Amino acid sequence: MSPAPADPPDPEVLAAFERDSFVILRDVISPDWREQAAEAATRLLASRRTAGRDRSVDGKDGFRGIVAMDDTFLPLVADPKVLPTVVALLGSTNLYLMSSNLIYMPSIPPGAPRSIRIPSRHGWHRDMVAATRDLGIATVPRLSIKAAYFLSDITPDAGLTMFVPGSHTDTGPVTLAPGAIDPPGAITPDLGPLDVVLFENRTWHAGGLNTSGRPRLAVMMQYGYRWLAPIDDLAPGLLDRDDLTDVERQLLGRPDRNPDGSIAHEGAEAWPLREWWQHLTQAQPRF
Ligand SMILES: O=C(O)CCC(=O)C(=O)O
Repeated sequence: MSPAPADPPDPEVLAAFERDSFVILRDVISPDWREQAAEAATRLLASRRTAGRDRSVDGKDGFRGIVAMDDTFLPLVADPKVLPTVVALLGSTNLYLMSSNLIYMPSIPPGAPRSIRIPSRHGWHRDMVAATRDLGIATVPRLSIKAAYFLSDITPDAGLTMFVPGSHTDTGPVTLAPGAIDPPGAITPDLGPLDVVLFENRTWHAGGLNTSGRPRLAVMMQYGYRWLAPIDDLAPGLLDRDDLTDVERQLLGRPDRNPDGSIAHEGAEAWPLREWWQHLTQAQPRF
C-alpha cells in the first residue's frame, strides 16, 4: 500500500510553532471520522477494559495505546495533513508514535469541589518529565511532538488544552500568582472541531477546566525519535497487518531487524518515512 498523498510542510506553520510553542492545523479531520472516533472512544470508555487504562482523579479516564484498541484511530497514525509538519519540526525521519492517548475529562460544575485545577494542583507541566529531570529544565531539547484532536463539542468552557505561548524556550519553571490556576499569558487555542493542535514536550500546557456540562474527549498522538522509549504497550499484532503502509508500520514501532530476525543497523527500518519525505520535499536526505 502507498501512503496517502501529502503536501510539504508550510513554512509559516513551522515559524508559528517556533514562535508560539504550538500551532493549529485547520480542517485536518472529517466530520464523519470525528463522529466515528467519538463513538469508538465512548465504547472503549464504557468497557471494563483495564489494559492500558489511565484513570485519574475527579472522574478523569482514558487509555494509552488506542490505535491498537480500535481501528477507527489508525488513520491518525500517518495523517498526511499532520505528518509533514511533525517530521519538519523534529528534523528527522527516524521517528515513531510513542503514544496514542485517549483522554476523557468530565465536566465539573462551577463551584463544585474538585481536586485538580486548584492552586495547589494547577496541572501546568511539560511532557517527558523524566527527560527534563535527567537533562535539566534549561537544556532538555525538543524530543517529541503531540498532535491533539478533540472529539467532543468545542465551546469556551469545554476545558481544551491550554498553553503558555513561547514557553518551549523557557529555562525555568512556570510561575503562577498566589491563588491562580493559570500562569500569566496562558491561552486556550482557537480551535475548530476539525482542527488539530501541535505542541512539543517543552511547551508548558495544562488541561483546561471543563464546566460545559458535557465530557471532553481528546486524542493525543505523540511522535518522537525511535531511540526514545515507548510510552504505550507495544502492539506487535499491528506490525504484521498487510492493510497498513510501510510508513504506518514504521510509526507503529517496527524495530531495526532484517527479515530473518537478525539485527539490522540502527535506523535501518526508518527507510519508509525517509523515502516518503524525500519524495515529498525533493530534499536530499540529511537523516
Ligand atoms: O487533557 C489535556 O488537555 C492535557 C493533557 C496533557 O497534559 C498531556 O497529554 O500531557
